[in-house]
Amino acid sequence: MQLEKVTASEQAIEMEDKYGAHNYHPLPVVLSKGKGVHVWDVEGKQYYDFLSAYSAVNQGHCHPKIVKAMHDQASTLSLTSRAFHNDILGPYEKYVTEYFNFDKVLPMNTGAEAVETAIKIARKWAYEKKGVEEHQAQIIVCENNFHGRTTTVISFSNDENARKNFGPYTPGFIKIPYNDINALKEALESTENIAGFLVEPIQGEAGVFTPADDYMKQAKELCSQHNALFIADEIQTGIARTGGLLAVCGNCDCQNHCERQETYTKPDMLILGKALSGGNYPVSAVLADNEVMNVIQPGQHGSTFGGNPVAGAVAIAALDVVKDENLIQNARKLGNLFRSELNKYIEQTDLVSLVRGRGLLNAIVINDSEESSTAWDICMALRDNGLLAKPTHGNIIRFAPPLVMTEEELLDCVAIIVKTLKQFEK
Ligand code: IF1
Repeated sequence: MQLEKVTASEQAIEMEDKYGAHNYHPLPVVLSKGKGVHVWDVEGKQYYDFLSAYSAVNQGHCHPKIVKAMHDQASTLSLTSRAFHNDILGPYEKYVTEYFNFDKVLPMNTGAEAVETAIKIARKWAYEKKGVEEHQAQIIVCENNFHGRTTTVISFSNDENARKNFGPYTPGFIKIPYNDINALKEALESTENIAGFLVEPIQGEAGVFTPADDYMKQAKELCSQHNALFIADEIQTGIARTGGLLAVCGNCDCQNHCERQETYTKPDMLILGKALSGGNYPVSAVLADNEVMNVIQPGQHGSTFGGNPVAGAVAIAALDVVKDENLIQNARKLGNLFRSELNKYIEQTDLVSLVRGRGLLNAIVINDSEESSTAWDICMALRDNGLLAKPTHGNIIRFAPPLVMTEEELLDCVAIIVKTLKQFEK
């Protein structure tokens, strides 16, 4: 069979529409190449990528060091399954646990799988270590969370579109308002059966909603007091995106040994995905110390692809790049610059009410209703002006460029964004 080659955007969009399930509503742009902070469409037009595949491409598109590691390993040994050992998994596990300061890692592939993994570990820990009665374990989650799309994970979503008609839902979750420490306290006090608290340090899908500075620290303390696991989903916020190695590092510059810093809140379980591979390969992980991770024994969890040699080699290279290229410091510096530059514009306009975020995970809120199409229309105009971003709600646009951006490029992008926003002033 001859493969039909895509030569025009229209053609690619029509093929997806006809042959693909309609589970997405993408911005109409068809990309065929990426390098660093740029992507190109099939017509050859160049764009700044201001989404970074939802923070997966923190290290920039097609980073040569990561691509080389992937290519070399793929042509040496790609998959053994976990029925046999391979010579990359051990070194990768040593590397990643030292990098993030945990005793052990459980490797998986996608973010949702890693969240499922953390839920299973938390429940097992609750029964075997905390003494919760069988089938009674509860996990506290937050309103407006996003943790993925599996049946269990959507069971505790409150996005109607994401969950309606996918029931029956998995029980065992208690939902509380985000950034409300008293609500957490009440939930922890309401029953002895709490296995843990699963939380995003910054809520991405909710519009880059950033909680109070001490929310994570207080949440962890409350969890410790009630013998419940503090579980951080850093799939989107982790790996330099928010100007720290992790968002739970708080206001801390170091790349490693975070436990030395007062601002660091160490999770009992840390969930990583996306940028763990620099967006080159599906690699996710759950990290924990022995007393938690050792509840998992042979036959109780796993995946054909989890911990495969390519994933290990890619993740090591991707994490090396974060250090070698000082992406934490760059994300922090450019994030501050981005918000201060946008604030200069916001001061003199009614169109945008605010910019918020940390590091290079930011969003602007447009002065319009959540149901409006303004954010979408602005993203279309940004596209035409050479910058790709995506609305999170009708009136919120997320801005998350690759962290390998230079200051000059960032200022160029701010100019594009401001110019575009001005087109929408009444
Ligand atoms: C889609 C949002 C981002 C995540 C957190 C787990 C996962 C994600 C904190 C699951 C995934 C993605 C998936 C993407 C849209 C996107 C997203 F807008 F929906 F919320 F990034 F902001 N935890 N987030 O952000 O990871 O299984 O996808 O690897 O298309 O659904 P995954």
